[in-house]
Amino acid sequence: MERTLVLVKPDGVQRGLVGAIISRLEQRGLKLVALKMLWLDEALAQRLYAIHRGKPFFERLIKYVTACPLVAAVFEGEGAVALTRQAMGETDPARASPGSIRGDFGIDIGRNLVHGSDSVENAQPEIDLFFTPQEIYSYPRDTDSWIFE
Ligand code: DAT
Ligand code: MG
Repeated sequence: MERTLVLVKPDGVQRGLVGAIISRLEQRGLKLVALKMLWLDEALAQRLYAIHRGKPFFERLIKYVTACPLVAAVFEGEGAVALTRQAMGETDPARASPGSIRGDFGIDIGRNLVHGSDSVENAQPEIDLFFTPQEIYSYPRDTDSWIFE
């Protein structure tokens, strides 16, 4: 089953939006299979955003995501990666659709509240940065037959 990494970034924690953001994904029908709070160190932040190293915003991005604790989650479900990206909205909240997390809660690209893996291939390596296999739960969910026909 497809899994994706979701981070409620430090601005989401500071603004008291952890519940609202996690809730959007739960309400859509995605299954929460792992959850923790942690304070990213510089090394982990750089690994998560390695692809952006050298870009003009890189240093600010690292400072932002290491500024205070964040909340990491793994959501599971058919199409979880794309569904989560859709729920997040565009990278720049100013351009994100109303109804999306970034479109409803954000304004600035440097404070865009949430991270979600951008592809199925990238999801598992990103999950591995944050969670051991023992921290990710497989469990039956009784509502599945009311979410999937
Ligand atoms: P996403 O988080 O939608 O996957 P991304 O991977 O392209 O976006 O960029 C990672 C983060 O870097 C993004 O959430 C916010 C920041 N960022 C991206 N482009 C930026 C820019 N042009 N100016 C400032 N910050 C930027
Ligand atoms: Mg990205």
